[in-house]
Amino acid sequence: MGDMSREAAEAAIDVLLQERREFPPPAEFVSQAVVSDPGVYDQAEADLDGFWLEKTRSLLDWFQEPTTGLEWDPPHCTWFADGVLNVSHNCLDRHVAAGRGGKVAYQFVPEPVDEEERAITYAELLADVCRMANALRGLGVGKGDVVGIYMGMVPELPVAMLACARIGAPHVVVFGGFSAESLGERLESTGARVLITQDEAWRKGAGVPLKTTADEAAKLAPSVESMVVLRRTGADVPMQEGRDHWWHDLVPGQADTCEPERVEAEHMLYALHTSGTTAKPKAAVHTSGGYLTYVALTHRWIFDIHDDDVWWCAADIGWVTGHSYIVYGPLTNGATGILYEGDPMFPGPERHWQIIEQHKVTQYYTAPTLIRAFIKSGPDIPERHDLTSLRLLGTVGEPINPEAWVWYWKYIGGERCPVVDTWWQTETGGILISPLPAIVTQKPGSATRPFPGIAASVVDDQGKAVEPGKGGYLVITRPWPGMFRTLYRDDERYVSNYFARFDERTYFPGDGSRQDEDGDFWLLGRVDDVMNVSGHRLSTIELESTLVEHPAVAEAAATAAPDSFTGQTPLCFVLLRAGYEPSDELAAELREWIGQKIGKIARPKAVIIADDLPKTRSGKIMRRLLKDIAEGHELGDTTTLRDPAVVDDLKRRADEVLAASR
Ligand code: 6R9
Repeated sequence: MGDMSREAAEAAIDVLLQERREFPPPAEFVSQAVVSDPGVYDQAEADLDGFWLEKTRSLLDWFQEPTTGLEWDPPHCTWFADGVLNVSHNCLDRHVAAGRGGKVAYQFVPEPVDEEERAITYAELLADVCRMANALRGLGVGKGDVVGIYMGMVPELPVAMLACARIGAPHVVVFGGFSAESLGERLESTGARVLITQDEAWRKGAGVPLKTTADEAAKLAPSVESMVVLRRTGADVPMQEGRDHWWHDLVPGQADTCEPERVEAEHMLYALHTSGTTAKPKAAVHTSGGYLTYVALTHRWIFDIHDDDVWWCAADIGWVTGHSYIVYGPLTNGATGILYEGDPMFPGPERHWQIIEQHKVTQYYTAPTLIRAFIKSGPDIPERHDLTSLRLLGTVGEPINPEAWVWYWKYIGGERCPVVDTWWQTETGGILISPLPAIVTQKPGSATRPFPGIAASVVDDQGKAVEPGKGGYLVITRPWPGMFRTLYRDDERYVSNYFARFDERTYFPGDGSRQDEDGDFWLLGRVDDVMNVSGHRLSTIELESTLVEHPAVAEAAATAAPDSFTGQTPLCFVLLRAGYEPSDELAAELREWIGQKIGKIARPKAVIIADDLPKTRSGKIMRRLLKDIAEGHELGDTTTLRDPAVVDDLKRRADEVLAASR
């Protein structure tokens, strides 16, 4: 067991995540906040149905108001089941009817720097949505018919989604970076009848060929009868007579009013596939009434949305973050949002700061992967811009390393803005664990508390709550309005994947977590990312956060390699910050750094200084591929990777170091 006792090693590991830095809500922020009464937690707890019924009535405009809240037949549930509404009416018509039609819904920032921006008001968006809804009806799409959408970040993407919502046709948006095979599989398995796409999307100054990919995909999905094609870059693309229609031929001549379909609260608004860290895609089904209520309230409360704010969620609409916090939450709240088309690093790493400065963005929400990329290019880039309009920052997508959190708070937030670390999933529809920024003290690396009405805990293998400080499985023990209701056409898998690990009342998200003495949650990543070194459970995020604390390291990924002596041993990959050169000495130093900071037990077999890490297209590290690399297996499916070439290089380098020590 080496020269460190088991207790000492465990204590060292436990200490790691007990980050002591704390950031209470700034007084000035609290005095202006949308919600600053800590009583909201008790209110929701005391009367869950009453809380949500009151919220849905005040946030939404129902054609028929619901009288029931939760109806629970575990594991299935409904919310507001007797209510009738239309989602696009809630996102658009009622704001226009209230005299707010002139307010900007989206400020569209195209990727090409020489192209003019477009400000799209609520009234304009409503007219565009009505025209598209009429066009879809003209193609024979009715209530319940699935429409596929495969587009870039252009205003016509939310127009297409809202047009579907207007006529009660569930949409299935597939991220524009996916391959023909991935798209085809998603269209085929959902039976999409129409596919809305564009000639090409802009990405890093080049055209991404969406239409030709869509043509390939359609061969795998015989259900697709028609395509609507937006002209964006002007590239010459093949159009199939009878099947394909140009947006500019089909849509502009339509009437600019369209009676919204009145749907029941539980009507399916959309299905969305989970982001692809697991092999077989699963399509989470979201509803109209419960989902919309949940995203509207979480958006307003967690991001502190005021009427004159300029909100920017920098995710892609192809992911759930974009569905909930670029489209449905912000529009329900009548907010103004930035819609940026392109790559965050195009034409250079200052693009986001320019946009924030120019449009006086007040809240900015992005992912740790991008924050780490900003760290890599250095603080002098944001420092050249006036970011003082910002009032609040948010992160989502992965555990954020405390070092990255503090960098974000300091260099982007000017040591002035609360930072909300928001934990949630495609399946959860909206944020479940996050500080309310005027109420909860923020701790770098912790998502802190469950949102009002959310019941979360950390349990062991048997489902028993673990003590504070101990790692375990995160579980959610009762439904919330925004949760997915099933997996599309696969309810059996819904039950077996999420409600069989413990019991049918307990939702198992698949993440590890621990709670500290204050009850705050520290997310540890997917449970299959935990390794076992000589009987010690080490989570990859602990190793990664320790590496990122080293001044040379911008980003780190840890995995476990089999070891005949200790069972498993960590293997780490790092990207360096600007100004550092790779060397064997530095790699050795990083290995020792972990040994010192966590304990010798955690010292990795090797630290490999890499040029890039294997990531999904939403920026999450693809851990099953790292595992394949460390275990010397053939690489599994790499089609959902952003850059498949990255893993081959890492595999070659890992094989070298592992062979040397085998
Ligand atoms: C919204 C989104 C879900 C998985 C989730 C977890 C990880 C997301 C996180 C986080 C730690 C956070 N995750 N937010 N881990 N802290 N704040 O990302 O949805 O693409 O479905 O991914 O992402 O592992 O289970 P999705």
